[in-house]
Amino acid sequence: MKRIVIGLLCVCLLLSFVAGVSAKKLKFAFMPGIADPFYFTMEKGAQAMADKLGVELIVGEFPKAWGPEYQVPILKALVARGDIDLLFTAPTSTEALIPVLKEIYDSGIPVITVDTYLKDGDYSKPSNYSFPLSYIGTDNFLGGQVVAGAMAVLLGGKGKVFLENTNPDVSSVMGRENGFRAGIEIFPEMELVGVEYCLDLQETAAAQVSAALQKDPDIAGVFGVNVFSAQGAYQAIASAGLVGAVKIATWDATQTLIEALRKGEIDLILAQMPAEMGALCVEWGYKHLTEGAEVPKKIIPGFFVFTKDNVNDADAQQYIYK
Ligand code: T6T
Repeated sequence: MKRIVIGLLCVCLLLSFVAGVSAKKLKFAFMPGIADPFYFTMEKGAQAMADKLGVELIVGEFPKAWGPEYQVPILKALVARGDIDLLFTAPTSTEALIPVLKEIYDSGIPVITVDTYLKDGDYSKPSNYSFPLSYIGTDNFLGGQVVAGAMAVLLGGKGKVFLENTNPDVSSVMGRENGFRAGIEIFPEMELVGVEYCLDLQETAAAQVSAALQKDPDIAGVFGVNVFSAQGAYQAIASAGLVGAVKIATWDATQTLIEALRKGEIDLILAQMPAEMGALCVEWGYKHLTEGAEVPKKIIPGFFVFTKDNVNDADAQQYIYK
């Protein structure tokens, strides 16, 4: 009898806790990596889902530049409010963000990493970095392989290519580089002749691509792995008068790159699904907090490849960043 009473009491306590959680308006914090169209679009998707579910979305200031030195102070200020129920963020380094995010998690705030992950992103194994509920983001390695294959087609299976990257300690862009390397290796007559890191500065990317083209005039194709490296690569190739002669494959469907593709000045754009990523963070965070749902450790939205043949299709317009 005593056991039954204790059991009933526990059930009542649990029910009142769940009722309490669902009664109050949940507050989710979003901390992006940098001010760019990719994260602006992610915010829009997250906001739409938050509106649908009645969650309050609190967005951290968009950092003006990429890196833990910019992101960490904003992140700390965001959670210092003391009323955040869940945080989703794109760590700007696989290593440097571990301590601060662990501290936030230890203070009782569940964390999802979106777009980028900590270490190798395998949160299913016990480790000092497997505390996030999930990684929600693109399969960047696969995307890099797809771009390599497309570049090979553009170049008829042979030629020298160059890759413009951003930061070597960021999971997303390194996934793209590694996938591209693996994809290029399949073609014996193609060679990756150089890789540079612009630290997410478009002007630096443009200068690095210009220097590479001057050093090796045989470069026939360039892959820019994100907004800033892609737009910098396009800028360099256009100002060298090499549009058309050097094939350009890019990542991230900004208006600038889409316009360039429409004009036939670049050849390919891989668009991620940032709005879907933001929406998924809010949706899974909500299910986790209100229903105790177990969040899959990895959630991988797809991507869309724009070419000159589909860039004006009605169905494709939804993939352009907002
Ligand atoms: O490509 C995106 C994002 O996926 C990456 O992690 C960092 O760069 C972007 O924000 C584009 O600038």
